[in-house]
Amino acid sequence: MPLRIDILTLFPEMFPPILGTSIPKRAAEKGLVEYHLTNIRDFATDAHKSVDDKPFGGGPGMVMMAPVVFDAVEHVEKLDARAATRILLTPQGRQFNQDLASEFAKKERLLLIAGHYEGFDERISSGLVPIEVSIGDYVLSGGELAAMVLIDAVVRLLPGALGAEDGAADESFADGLIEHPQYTRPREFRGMSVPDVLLSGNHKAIAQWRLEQRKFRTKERRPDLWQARGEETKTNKKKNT
Ligand code: 9D3
Repeated sequence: MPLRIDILTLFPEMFPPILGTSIPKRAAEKGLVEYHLTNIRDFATDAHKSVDDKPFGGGPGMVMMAPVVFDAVEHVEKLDARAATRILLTPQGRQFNQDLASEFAKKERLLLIAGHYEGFDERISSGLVPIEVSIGDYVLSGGELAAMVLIDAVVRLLPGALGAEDGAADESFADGLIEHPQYTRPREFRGMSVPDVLLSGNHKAIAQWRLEQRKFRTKERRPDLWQARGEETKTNKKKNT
């Protein structure tokens, strides 16, 4: 049974260009995932098709109305018997990461709600009890791109979504080290050459060099990841003592 992903959004037209490309497209073609888009505006009840309104108590911006979102969620959930894991894309959510992607990849059904206003009426959170997810500390114009980031990260984890080579590459990131430098032809380019070890044919020496490079780069570029592995740089040791 394919993973069913329902997407509730005011801008459904943003999704097909991304979901119809590359791995998200191939995963759907292989029957690993199904995408179902629903326009939240279809559930507006007034003549103007309103989906948002001014905040009670005043303040800037508009707030997504609870009744429209509840109706959309309840309608979409009835389209399939399986219970959906509800995910609300919001800057106030838990920060998305690879562990959360793995968690979502184990589900049989996901329901993503993407807004395009200053916020959601609080009763959408308190009443639908979604998992609230952010993709990082920067301001987007809406939840749609965040939803697509999440989908891309989840779908590539579905068994069979990747070629064998890509899959192995992802596993090497799971150890908390960033990638080693990579080179391809030509051997010499504008005075910059490929490290000799990579041309040596000595596979053990190459593996050693790559691991060394990964550790060095992780210390320098991602001290947060390095610390999370329970290791410490010498400079940090000096600073801390
Ligand atoms: C003035 C307060 N703003 C919150 C930081 C208001 C606001 C700005 C932009 C509220 C919503 C948005 C639209 N962003 C999202 O819906 C969103 C988002 C994001 O902006 N960054 C990272 N992850 C996400 S998930 C959804």
